[in-house]
Amino acid sequence: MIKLNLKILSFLVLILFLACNTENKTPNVIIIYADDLGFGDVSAYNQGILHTPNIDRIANEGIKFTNGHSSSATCSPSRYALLTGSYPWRNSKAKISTGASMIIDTNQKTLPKMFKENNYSTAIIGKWHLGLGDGLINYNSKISPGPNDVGFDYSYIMPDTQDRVPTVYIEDGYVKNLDNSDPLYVSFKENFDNQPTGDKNPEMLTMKWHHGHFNSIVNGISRIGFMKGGKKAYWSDIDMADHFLNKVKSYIYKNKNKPFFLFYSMQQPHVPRTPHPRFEGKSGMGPRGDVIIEADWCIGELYKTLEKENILENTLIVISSDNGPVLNDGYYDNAVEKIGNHTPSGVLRGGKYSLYEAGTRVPFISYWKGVTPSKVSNKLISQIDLFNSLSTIIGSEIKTSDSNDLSQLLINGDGNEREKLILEASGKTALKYKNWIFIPPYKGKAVSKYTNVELGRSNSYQLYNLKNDLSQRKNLIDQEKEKLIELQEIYNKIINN
Ligand code: NG6
Ligand code: CA
Repeated sequence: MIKLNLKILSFLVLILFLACNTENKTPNVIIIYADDLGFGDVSAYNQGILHTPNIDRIANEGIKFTNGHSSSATCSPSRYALLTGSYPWRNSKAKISTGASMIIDTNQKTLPKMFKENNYSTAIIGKWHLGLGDGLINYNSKISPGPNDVGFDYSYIMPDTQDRVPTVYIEDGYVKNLDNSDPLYVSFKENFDNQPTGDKNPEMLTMKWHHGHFNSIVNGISRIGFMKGGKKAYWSDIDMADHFLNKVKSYIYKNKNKPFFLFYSMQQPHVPRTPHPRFEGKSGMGPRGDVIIEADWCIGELYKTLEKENILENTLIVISSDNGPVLNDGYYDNAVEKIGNHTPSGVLRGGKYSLYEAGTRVPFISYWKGVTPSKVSNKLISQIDLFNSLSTIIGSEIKTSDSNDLSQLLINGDGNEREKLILEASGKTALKYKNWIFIPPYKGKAVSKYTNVELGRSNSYQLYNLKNDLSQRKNLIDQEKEKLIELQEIYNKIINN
């Protein structure tokens, strides 16, 4: 009874708070989104041995979710889910994008549109990876549709990933620093007049490719896809973190007097891992550890900027990652050799590309100075839920049907949690229901021969009880026949809906 009353009381406090809040001040919202950062890579989670003091401070002062999920075990689908509040497996285009046309339809509801309709300025700075244009792209004129057509007032992006061409930044639809006398051409099918490539010109490489990534060479690194021209526009890999951070700082500076939504979409620790020289060797784990330390530093700088501009108390910060960790993702960069005792997935099974927990259970932190309590929450929350939760927090009515309103959880660290969640990895899906995981049978290799990640596929059904088997070692299909049927029914109902 007392427990129930406390719950009602905390709910009323939130409602009261939100009511006052929407009248007086609506918080800025910054989503800091890392690329391939594992559950065990953030030291606040006490799972690995890397040291991330700046993320830790935010995690420890705010709410640290230990059961927070991205929608998918790869990038584009997770980003799609985050920005649209809908499951990516409902959209056949929401797959890893390589020079593809835009995945989000310009008519769709999106998170930035929701903010915009509530008088926010909106921006994305960093990795996009949701496709651009609607067919063959001409990089020498305005590229559209793009982020600015789905709700972002300002966009400064890397189009796909750091390992894909074109290796240029795009600002509000235009390739930055493009020289008209040296047009940029891109193809994912064939090379342009014998331009050097990773497979034909290994002598030009400073980082060797392991699998994939053997096409055009830029800055001594061969990438996925072919490119010709546009040389003045090429990014410097080692300066990318500073470059995005500077854009973030000036965006904050320019917009500090009005509410803004900023999606700071970091490139680390995705391959190719290219720390600025001042971070080289800092982790003792090679470039993968070093770029995580670099990303942590950037987050510290962002925090300082908000403090300096006097808006930390008026800014809700969410930190998470698009999918779980991977060591060898296509380049020889010592990630495997130098990992030592560090455990990027923590005690969780799998990693990037996996249907097991480490594929999608990622660092997930919310912090609003003076508002969020210092708390650890083991309640289930998905990045898909940010849509409806943030919508409630800023007093908007705009919601989506796949997203759950977990605004209380995001702000108080308590309140309703998500009950059912479909997890996705490379087009395969599984169900998380309370403490249970149900994975239907899938054909294919159990372990990726390239990345060495356990993908979660098996010829038989899989059923795990995370309550006493967080590492998913005991398949309970023989012991828990009724549970298996119950979960299969729930799974089918959601998937076929
Ligand atoms: C894969 C790439 C991998 C990575 C991934 C996307 C190969 C063999 N592998 O196709 O290196 O780029 O795509 O990663 O090319 S993600 O985090 O953006 O989803
Ligand atoms: Ca990723």
